[in-house]
Amino acid sequence: MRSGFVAVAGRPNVGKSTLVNALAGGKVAIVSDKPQTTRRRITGVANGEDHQLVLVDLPGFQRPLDPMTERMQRTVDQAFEDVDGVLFVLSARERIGAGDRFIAQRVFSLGVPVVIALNKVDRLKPGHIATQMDTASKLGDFHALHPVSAKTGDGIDALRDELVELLPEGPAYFPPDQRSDLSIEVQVAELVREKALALTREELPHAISVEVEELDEKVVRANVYVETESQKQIVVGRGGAIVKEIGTRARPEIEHLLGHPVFLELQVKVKPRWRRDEQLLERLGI
Ligand SMILES: Nc1nc2c(ncn2[C@@H]2O[C@H](COP(=O)(O)OP(=O)(O)OP(=O)(O)O)[C@@H](O)[C@H]2O)c(=O)[nH]1
Ligand SMILES: [Mg+2]
Repeated sequence: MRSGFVAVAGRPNVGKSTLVNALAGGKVAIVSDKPQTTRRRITGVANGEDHQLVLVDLPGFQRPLDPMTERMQRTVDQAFEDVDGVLFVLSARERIGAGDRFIAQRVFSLGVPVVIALNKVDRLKPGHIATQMDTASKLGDFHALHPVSAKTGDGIDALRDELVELLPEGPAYFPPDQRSDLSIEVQVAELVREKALALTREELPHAISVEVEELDEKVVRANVYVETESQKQIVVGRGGAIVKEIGTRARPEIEHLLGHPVFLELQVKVKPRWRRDEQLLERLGI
């Protein structure tokens, strides 16, 4: 049996979480088209007959701006201790540049194999993919480079096999039916946040966090926190239309997760400067 941990590093929005979900074969981490979607370390487990690959999904590398992003970057830094390899994710749809080189400096000096995934190659011309692969290959002394699409699944099996090859002999760290290390409450809160992210724009997504207050056989009650009254008005929407839509989209996924129907009650609350509230950040697992 091979088993071990692979940290997933890269700039915000390159598709790290989508890739972790694809490799784990199910939804572990929420995804959005806004940067800074992932705020905490999330493990996604890919089980095979003779292996257990534990992927450590992380926030994107960033320059810290406030206590929240400081904590996020600290999470990234700490995650590199004690891993068997790093999956360094790049987006083929964007210019590979200074941000990627900054991360490269860090990951190539860890002393563990680095596998590069050039993600989002779907619908790109072969010539463009080749150019991006060439640029990617100059980032450092990589173990392997895989062009993939986390969205279509292209190249994912080969990438998973490559990562499993990096793992030492060892025991299973998680029971075979466990795909993530997040509590049910946090998974539910994340699903609500995912739908809120999808329905908001610009700075608002960063100002939203979600906490589950009550979860039982019949009812899920969650608070959606924003920082200002005007943000609250946007998230609530005219006549409650937006928060209702968040609930409508989140409920089926929550029911799928819990395995039974629930009544989902969302309350939008103003919590001024919550991104600076260390206690709340701790409670939110950030
Ligand atoms: N076309 C295409 N889009 C992708 C692919 N993988 C991810 N995306 C999209 O890229 C966006 C970002 O995906 P995420 O998985 O949230 O990215 P991330 O790197 O985890 O982002 P952060 O958590 O914010 O650092 C989403 O809109 C995804 O749907 C892919 O292979 N192809
Ligand atoms: Mg993410």
